[in-house]
Amino acid sequence: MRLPPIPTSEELLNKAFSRARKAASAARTSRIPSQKKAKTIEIIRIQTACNIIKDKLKLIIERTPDIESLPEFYQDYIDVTVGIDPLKKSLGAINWAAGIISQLEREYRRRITKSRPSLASSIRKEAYGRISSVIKKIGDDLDFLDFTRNKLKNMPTVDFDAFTVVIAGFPNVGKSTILRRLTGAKPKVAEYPFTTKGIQIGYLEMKWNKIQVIDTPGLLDRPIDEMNNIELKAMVALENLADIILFIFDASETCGYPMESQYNLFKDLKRIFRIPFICVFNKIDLIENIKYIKKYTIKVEDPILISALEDEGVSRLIKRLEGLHEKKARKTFQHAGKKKING
Ligand SMILES: Nc1nc2c(ncn2[C@@H]2O[C@H](COP(=O)(O)OP(=O)(O)OP(=O)(O)O)[C@@H](O)[C@H]2O)c(=O)[nH]1
Ligand SMILES: [Mg+2]
Repeated sequence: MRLPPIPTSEELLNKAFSRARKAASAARTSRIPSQKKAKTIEIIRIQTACNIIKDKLKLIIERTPDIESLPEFYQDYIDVTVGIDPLKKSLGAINWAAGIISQLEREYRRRITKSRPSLASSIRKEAYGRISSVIKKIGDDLDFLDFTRNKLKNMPTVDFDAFTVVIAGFPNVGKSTILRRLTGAKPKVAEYPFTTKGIQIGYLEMKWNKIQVIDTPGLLDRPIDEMNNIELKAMVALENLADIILFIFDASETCGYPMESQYNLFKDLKRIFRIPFICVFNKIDLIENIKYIKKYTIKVEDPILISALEDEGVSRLIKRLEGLHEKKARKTFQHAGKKKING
């Protein structure tokens, strides 16, 4: 999501007043009758300053997408990233300020028009004082919108029509390495947990089609209300985007988390998300005794053992994904056909 550049309150006021000064000096050299000039100049200053401010505030409001009309995934993403309520509150404050600035402009123009020329300058100064105080009041809101702009700059662009696989698991189990193996995406991979802090997308290209593969931040085995905002981003992707969940176990436990905790997380997710899962046991290159993980592989349906690092078993995983995609495509096709036949 792209928000327009957001100035600080100080930047906005400086720009408005300096433009106003320039406009006034242009008027000073023009051929306005001198008794009228003082008043006209002060009115120009107020109008110019107010217009600059109003235009900028309106631009911010117009260019910010209407949050409620965004797909649910983006709404949830924005909510866990910056919070929808504070965002709405800040946009509301910007709107309020734009309205007040319009009112002030009208009020002070009228007052100067009716005043004696010698008072015009002091009335304009009073107007400037009130304009400044309104803009300073929304200083925190402008700062918050700037923070939002930075946070949402890299909001992922999701293909909502594509068949989508979301990769999930504990931190450091090899999720991003698997995304790299499956797709052309190049997410950061590192030997410490919580390397991935956002949602990363790649595409597994097939002959006629593609599968969207989404890598998520690691999840810990804990209730949703104890999750941090990074973990919640993973939950948002699982909730809104996944046709299938690719659950990754680190069979070597070198990620730093025991198999038992990883299995508990798997059970939790299975309970929450009622869609197909594929269980992948990764890092088998590091396992000396495969019996050790048997306790877990027998508990899940059709486990796939791989080493993402050494590209072992990955082609089997790809075949499984393609198979599931085909199955879903056939179902959708049949469903559409039936609909057509039934009118
Ligand atoms: N030996 C071995 N190491 C692997 C394998 N897959 C990944 N790794 C290593 O495990 C570490 C973590 O890999 P990542 O792909 O960053 O793991 P992640 O699950 O995305 O981690 P977070 O983003 O922090 O949740 C890296 O040092 C990888 O090189 C594997 O199959 N075998
Ligand atoms: Mg990662």
